Amino acid sequence: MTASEMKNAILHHLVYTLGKDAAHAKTYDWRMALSFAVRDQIVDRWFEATRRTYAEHRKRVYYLSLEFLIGRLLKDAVINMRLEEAVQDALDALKIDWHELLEDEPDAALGNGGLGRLAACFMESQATLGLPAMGYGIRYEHGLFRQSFEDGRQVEEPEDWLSQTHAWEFVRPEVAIDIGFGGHVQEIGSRANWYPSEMLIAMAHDTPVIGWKGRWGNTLRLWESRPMHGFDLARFNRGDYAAAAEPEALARTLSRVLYPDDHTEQGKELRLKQEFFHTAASIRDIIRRFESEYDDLKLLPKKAAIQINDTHPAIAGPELVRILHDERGMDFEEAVGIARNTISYTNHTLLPEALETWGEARMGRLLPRHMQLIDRIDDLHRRETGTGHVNAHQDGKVHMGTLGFIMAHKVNGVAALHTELQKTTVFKDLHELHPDRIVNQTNGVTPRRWLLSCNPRLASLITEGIGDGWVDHAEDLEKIEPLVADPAWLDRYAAAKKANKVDLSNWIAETMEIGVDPDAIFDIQVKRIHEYKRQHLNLLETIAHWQEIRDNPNAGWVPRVKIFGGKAFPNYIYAKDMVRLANDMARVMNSDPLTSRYLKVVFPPNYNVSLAERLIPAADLSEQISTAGKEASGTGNMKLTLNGALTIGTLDGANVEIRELVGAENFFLFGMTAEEVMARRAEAGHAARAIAEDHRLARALEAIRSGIFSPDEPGRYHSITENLSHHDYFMVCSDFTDYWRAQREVDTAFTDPKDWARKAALNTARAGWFSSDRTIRGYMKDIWHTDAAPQVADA
Ligand code: 26R
Repeated sequence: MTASEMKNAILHHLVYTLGKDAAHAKTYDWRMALSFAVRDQIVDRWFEATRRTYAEHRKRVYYLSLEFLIGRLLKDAVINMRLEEAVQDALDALKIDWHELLEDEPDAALGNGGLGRLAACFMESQATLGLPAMGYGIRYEHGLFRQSFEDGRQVEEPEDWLSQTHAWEFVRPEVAIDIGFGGHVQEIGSRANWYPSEMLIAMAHDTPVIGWKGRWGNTLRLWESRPMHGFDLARFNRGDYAAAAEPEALARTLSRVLYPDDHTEQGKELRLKQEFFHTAASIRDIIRRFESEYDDLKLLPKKAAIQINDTHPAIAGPELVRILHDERGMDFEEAVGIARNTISYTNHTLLPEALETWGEARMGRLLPRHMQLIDRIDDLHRRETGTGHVNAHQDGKVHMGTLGFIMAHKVNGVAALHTELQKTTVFKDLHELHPDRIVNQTNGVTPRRWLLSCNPRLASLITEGIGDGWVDHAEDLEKIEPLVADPAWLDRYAAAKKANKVDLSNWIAETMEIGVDPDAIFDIQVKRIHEYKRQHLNLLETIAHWQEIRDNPNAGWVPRVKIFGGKAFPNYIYAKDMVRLANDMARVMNSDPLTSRYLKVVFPPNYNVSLAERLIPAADLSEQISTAGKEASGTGNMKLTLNGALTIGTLDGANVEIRELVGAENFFLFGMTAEEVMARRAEAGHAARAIAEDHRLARALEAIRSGIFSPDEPGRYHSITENLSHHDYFMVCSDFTDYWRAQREVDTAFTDPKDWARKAALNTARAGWFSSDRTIRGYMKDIWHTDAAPQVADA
């Protein structure tokens, strides 16, 4: 497409889709007009991919996830469709600022963190690989809350992305699926009819997901809940206005808001309803599509692979059995076999507080037939394995992890260490019964968004050196290794990083009024705020470092900017205290005339995908400091490595694999191993001992206790200091000394800029394996047993 064709397309949509005259159009109007013009380019390719999938009777992959943390879509689409030049020139001709349009797009924040972002990367990789696949999610009216700070405290406001038209979706009013809850069951022999007492409708909204060079397009189908019977006119006519609107409001509640749960099971009824709503609509849609092509349900596992993203859609097993057995009349055991061979389950966490369970009473009331089927599935599983002690329904609760495991042919972990720990902890008993079921698929991230799009300077430098093959064959990044030996090339690598840091410094100055030195170490910890991720370990080290600088302000310190980003779950008081402590520290330290040249703390609010895209390219140091054994994988760690940040990290999650690939000499390792953590935890008084043995740690804790950071309320962080001194389940104190040591190694390494640049470039060169293309290929081979389709010609 030429620039002038693009310009005409934009103007056409401005006038005929948005009803705006160019003279009065605002940023929003231009952004929408451009989005529609770009979307038009996608549609034919998307149709073609769908047509081929049907024509060739291909197996489809269905990715069921309560979360898709997509972020913005415009730039992604423009890049994958190779339209940058046409768009840039068209907008120049129209005197419109491209960056202003990009910034105007709200993030689609339909997820909490790692699990949701992984689903989004997977959708993009599936499209890039030409794998016929479909994502199923919920079209939340309000995504993850917006975070702001008031006096350093986190304040949550509702997120409102749908207050504007969402340019990328197509509404499908004809795809409307009835979903029921409650009611009663009438058993007829082994089968049953379920008569729900409450009904609503799931309506589909489709967003095309276009792969690299437009070679393939898949669909992300998001369900919106709608009332079965709309507005009650009789009540309205009686003057009962609120009551007239009530059924509608209630039904819409199901897709109203994303639960901000992140590793804390809340056990809320509405959440269970959301999970069933999402899963039932998706499963029925899958069966409907299957039956439009085939008439033998035994073929289901050959033609469909259903991946459930954590246990949130784990009711898929019983629902599929219910359809096959109750509705289609298949024998129960056969139905379970077919369902199992179709479904597979990804586990994303071992933290006990994050393993979903539902009370039998609640489950029995909302899903009476499913409750019966779960007991029969347990019963069959006991007979198959000859054991009685592993049941999904146990101790008055339904354990969704067990249900997911029993109803899947494969269960996967998301990093090598996490997969091994699964076998020895949460799924120990089940693994002994089914030794071939657990497999590993280490997570990945899409290099299109997380390098090509977010870091154009580095991407161009790489492409100039080795061509653009790396974009969809990320392992080719290793071809830059020879260039790393060339000092002139390395200077350019360093210059790209520096320019990104200057950009970020300017943004920090403009938005937060904090001046930072672009020659300082940009030390970044971005992720949800959680004790296991140990932002407080980072904060304690920051305090200790600050104190040493104050002791001796002229010792020639290596300047650092500590950058934090992340949200705390609204009821997680401890995490909110960590946020506030970071902000209190920033206030005190950034205005300290003795130290502020050397140390700054910056915590921009509302960390989301778009902020990640701004921060990650400017990072020198990636903080991956979770207590070993607790972070299933991490994916921010991969994005930072790819963008040439060196990691300071523990042997946890995918850090282990990152270190193996980039080389131990290009990674700052510290801390106990998962095994050592378990042993140390059993020692009484481990925290007190660690404090007694490290005067820096003792002094940093004392500083918090004394109220240096909260002079108006010295006891503000009592719960943090008390917990760390006496309990410290996450081993902050016991890992402090080694973390301190590793941080000083970072300082020393940074004073040799050439060698630092070399290490950084090697991180980029060796990070290709962390492409989600590699991950998806692994799922295709080991779990889905499916091939990619021959792709459409390049855009
Ligand atoms: C409903 C509730 C129980 C709940 C628990 C946990 C809701 C949401 C979560 C989020 C968890 C499962 C999550 O995001 N896990 C993260 O998944 C990433 C992708 O695999 C990993 O990289 C990351 O380590 C892990 O914490």
